[in-house]
Amino acid sequence: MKVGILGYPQVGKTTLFAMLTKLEKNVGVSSSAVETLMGVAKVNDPRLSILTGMFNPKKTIPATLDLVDLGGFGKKEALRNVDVLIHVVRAFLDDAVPHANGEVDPARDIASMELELIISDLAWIEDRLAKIDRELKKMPKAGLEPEKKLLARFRTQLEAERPLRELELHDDEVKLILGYGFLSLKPMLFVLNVSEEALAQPDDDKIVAQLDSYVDKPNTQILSVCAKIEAELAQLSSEDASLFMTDLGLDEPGLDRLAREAYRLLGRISFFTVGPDEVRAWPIRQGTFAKQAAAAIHSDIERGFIRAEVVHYDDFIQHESMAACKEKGVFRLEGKEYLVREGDMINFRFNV
Ligand SMILES: Nc1nc2c(ncn2[C@@H]2O[C@H](COP(=O)(O)OP(=O)(O)OP(=O)(O)O)[C@@H](O)[C@H]2O)c(=O)[nH]1
Ligand SMILES: [Mg+2]
Repeated sequence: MKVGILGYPQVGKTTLFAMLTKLEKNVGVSSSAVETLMGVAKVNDPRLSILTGMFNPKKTIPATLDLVDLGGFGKKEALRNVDVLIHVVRAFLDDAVPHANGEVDPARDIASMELELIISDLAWIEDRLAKIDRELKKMPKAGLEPEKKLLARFRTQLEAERPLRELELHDDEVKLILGYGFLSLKPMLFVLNVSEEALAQPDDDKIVAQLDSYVDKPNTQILSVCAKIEAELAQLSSEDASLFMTDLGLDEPGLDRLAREAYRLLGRISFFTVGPDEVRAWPIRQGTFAKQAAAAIHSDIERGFIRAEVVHYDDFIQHESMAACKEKGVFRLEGKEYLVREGDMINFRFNV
């Protein structure tokens, strides 16, 4: 799962990137307007910590996100192959940090970045449609008609200055444009980098009110974080960090929320595997059957799938042991067409 971070210069992209990737090795995290940075962020899941406490495994492996930090003047082409975009928007006031667009104005920055994405997609579509027309002139090709129709619909949307992510698409339409990498089609997480004072009441924040037209749009989410506070939190012990968060009225680090929202926008869920060696979260697409879910672990397990032993995390926590879960009938044997649920704990039986 690849996440692309974009935004205007000096808005806090690299500050966020560096904190999201803190526990993994990443290439130099100096603030850089030209360089593209790559790194890995862990998706914190409190359930994983609880399972770790219960199973005491040799290692615990969370789900991860691959991050790409495109500098402030980076070429957007680098974002064509990411799955979701994070647009970091400057909302903090600090005279020491100049803003490329003048006054701090999140609504303006979002609108103009949206327009950049829309124009880039529109230019691409004009080219592609012209090419399709040339080919159709040479020789009628029935196969090109559905794509032409879809791209014309995209063009109408873009000309109305609306991003493609707001359109409802059928699976067969998605297939037509797979690999084209339209920027405004990607799920979007707007991350407002706010001042410390604004953080404790993100909901009645004046800034968020200005962004009304982006709320409740398909494939779109808005989140406030304060990169400065996150940076301080990241340096504290976990006890000090939780005291500090209580003071600020936060119930979890903003970075955890951010990673989780990205995960959710991508339609990903987690199932868990547990044991004395390893407790691990596995990301899969929502709507995955047990047999395909097994492939997340190893293709052999998918190939030799016999059945899945499944207990949901909530049931396991309630009954506290596998034996008790069996007794209560919440530990189940499922076949290959079982739809895996978010939070299932699964042990695959397989034979190769
Ligand atoms: N006051 C304040 N300063 C911040 C905050 N977040 C980032 N900064 C400062 O803003 C400056 C730019 O931060 P970066 O993370 O380098 O921004 P960037 O978007 O990566 O910048 P470019 O890569 O040059 O486009 C740095 O001096 C940061 O310390 C914040 O929440 N509050
Ligand atoms: Mg940077």
